[in-house]
Amino acid sequence: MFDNITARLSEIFRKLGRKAKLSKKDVEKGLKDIRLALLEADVNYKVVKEFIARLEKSATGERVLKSFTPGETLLKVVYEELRDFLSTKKKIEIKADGRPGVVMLIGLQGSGKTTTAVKLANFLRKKGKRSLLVPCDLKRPAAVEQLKIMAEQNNLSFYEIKEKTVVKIGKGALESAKKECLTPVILDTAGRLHIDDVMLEELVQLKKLLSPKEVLLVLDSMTGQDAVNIGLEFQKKVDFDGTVLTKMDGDARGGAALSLKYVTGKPIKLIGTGERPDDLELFHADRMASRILGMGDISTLIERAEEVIDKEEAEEAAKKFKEDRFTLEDFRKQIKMVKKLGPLEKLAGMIPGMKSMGQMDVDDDAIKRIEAIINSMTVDERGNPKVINGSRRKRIAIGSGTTVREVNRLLKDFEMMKKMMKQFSKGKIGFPFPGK
Ligand SMILES: Nc1nc2c(ncn2[C@@H]2O[C@H](COP(=O)(O)OP(=O)(O)O)[C@@H](O)[C@H]2O)c(=O)[nH]1
Ligand SMILES: [Mg+2]
Repeated sequence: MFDNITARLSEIFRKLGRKAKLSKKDVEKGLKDIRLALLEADVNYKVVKEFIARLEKSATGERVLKSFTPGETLLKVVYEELRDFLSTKKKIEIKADGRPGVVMLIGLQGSGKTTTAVKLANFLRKKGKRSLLVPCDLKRPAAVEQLKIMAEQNNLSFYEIKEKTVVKIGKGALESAKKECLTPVILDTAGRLHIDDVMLEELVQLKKLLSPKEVLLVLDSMTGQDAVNIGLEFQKKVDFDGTVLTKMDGDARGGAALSLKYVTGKPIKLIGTGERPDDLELFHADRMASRILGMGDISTLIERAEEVIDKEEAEEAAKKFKEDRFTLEDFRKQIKMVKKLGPLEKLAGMIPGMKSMGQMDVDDDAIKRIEAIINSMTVDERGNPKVINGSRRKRIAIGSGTTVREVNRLLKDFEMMKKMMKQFSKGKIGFPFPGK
């Protein structure tokens, strides 16, 4: 997410950060660089103009120029402007209550409506809501089947359609949801490759009849400025409450995310960050601004961790570190937990400073090899790695399809990590992230 623009901006701030004092000229040069970085990220030029104009006002004032740490202060100013630029100031929420509440997803074909419908139902389930997924795409029979299969895979309620028109399906689904006390009803509507009047008319009718609490326009972030134009086109005919930006995990340059709220005036409410049914996040302008600037997103990381990590086990592990009882078996358990968080590459952007450090040398493949090595050890060896001598190392390497060098490295790293964690748990070293 935002790889290029984040790298560019980090570089700009790194250069400015080296100076003890910033002149007005330095700041102006910095703003010029930021402007270029935004344009290259495919942000609409009008949006860039407006954003830079706002920055000029706040960045060339005394707060930055007279600061003792001007680079940091400037970064803070840019962060605040970016955050305000991305947000509508209202709290972002998905209205899912009612008898039943109705959430309607609209958008072009391939934008990610069906996937988002399932993700949203999953997302709401974590908040105690039981959704009903309703296929409203009669043009493509495969579309109904796709939603049905995904609903089944995720154990979600699905509305079996008997009706022949979309409007009747809507009515029927509402009745059914009422009976079964499900809310919200999530409507996965039909999309076309291009916006056309027939599609828009169908959406308008459906909206009129079901008065959804939430109409969300789903847009593919990979289409950059096009996503923004599509947003404007839809807005002319069907009023929506917010947007969902999908495929943010791809190599989108970020333009859509940065322009969308400004151009449509509607909040981005959700972002899709992968193909898995859990890859959906509520949009937080502050966190997004932080990610774009390479400052990381610790809040999201912690929330994710809390969802998948067993608190008791984590506490137990911390205790073991302290008492020097942490074994390779414990390590293996931890790896399993961390893997549930998602691909490491995705987590990297949430860790402050990680993006600007360039390539991380821990990737998912490396993790798999580490697991294989530990799996090839006996229980004794995991509990007490000191017994792993040369011949055992050879056996483990063969068993795990790795090399003795890799086994050596893992054992060495493990000892190092144990030492480091012991220091942390004794409070000798501060929080491992810069700026905290
Ligand atoms: N990587 C990634 N792929 C996504 C995301 N959302 C949707 N997709 C993919 O985009 C394609 C189209 O999605 P679909 O939900 O069928 O679009 P629809 O035609 O609007 O219903 C599918 O291959 C999805 O797996 C996302 O957030 N990240
Ligand atoms: Mg679909």
